[in-house]
Amino acid sequence: MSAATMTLYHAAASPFVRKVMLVLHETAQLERVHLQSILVAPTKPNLALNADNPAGKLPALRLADGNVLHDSRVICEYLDHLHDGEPLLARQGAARWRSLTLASLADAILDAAVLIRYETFLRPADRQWETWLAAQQDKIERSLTYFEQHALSELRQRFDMAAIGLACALGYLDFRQPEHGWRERHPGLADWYAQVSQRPSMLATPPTN
Ligand SMILES: N[C@@H](CCC(=O)N[C@@H](CS)C(=O)NCC(=O)O)C(=O)O
Repeated sequence: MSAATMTLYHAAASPFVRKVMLVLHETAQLERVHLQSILVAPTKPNLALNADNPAGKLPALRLADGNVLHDSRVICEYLDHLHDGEPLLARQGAARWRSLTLASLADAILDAAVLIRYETFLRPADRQWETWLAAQQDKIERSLTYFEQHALSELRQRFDMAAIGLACALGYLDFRQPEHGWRERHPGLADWYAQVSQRPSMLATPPTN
């Protein structure tokens, strides 16, 4: 019998959902969560999701008491408080602010990559805006450069919340922009990602349509 007491709105293509799934794997809490698969896009809202998260975005997590948490950062931190192992996000001090900032930068890559996906996949081709698309790609490139130049040694230390976010971002770039070429420009990240990709949590959560 399932011991699941929480329900996660889930889509296997969503890198933000993948962050939550990685936290569940890495902290051995998978059995606590039932997955409710849905399809959602800004132009294809889901009524059940909208009722639970007015922003209409995945992921959202319904708790046993009926309350709903949304935004992957909130959900990941909540789940990080439910296990007894070493926290994936430092609870206090400079380490916490550093980790939160790196996790936020990884999310910024995801935000830009998801917006590029919407612009190229949802918007009619004759209305797409090249300057805007290029600006989003620039955000991704600058952020990857920062990770490569300033955060590699931290990433190598531990697969923590910031590392989980970046792993989801790189996996999503491979999924949606296979021609991106980030490995050539960021060899340190390529090496790091090749290693973390072999983790059971990563192997169990490949992005799929
Ligand atoms: N900041 C949010 C971003 C979530 C997000 O953008 N989710 C996408 C799926 S990858 C979504 O639900 N898009 C539907 C929409 O924007 O209407 C988080 O971290 O959870």
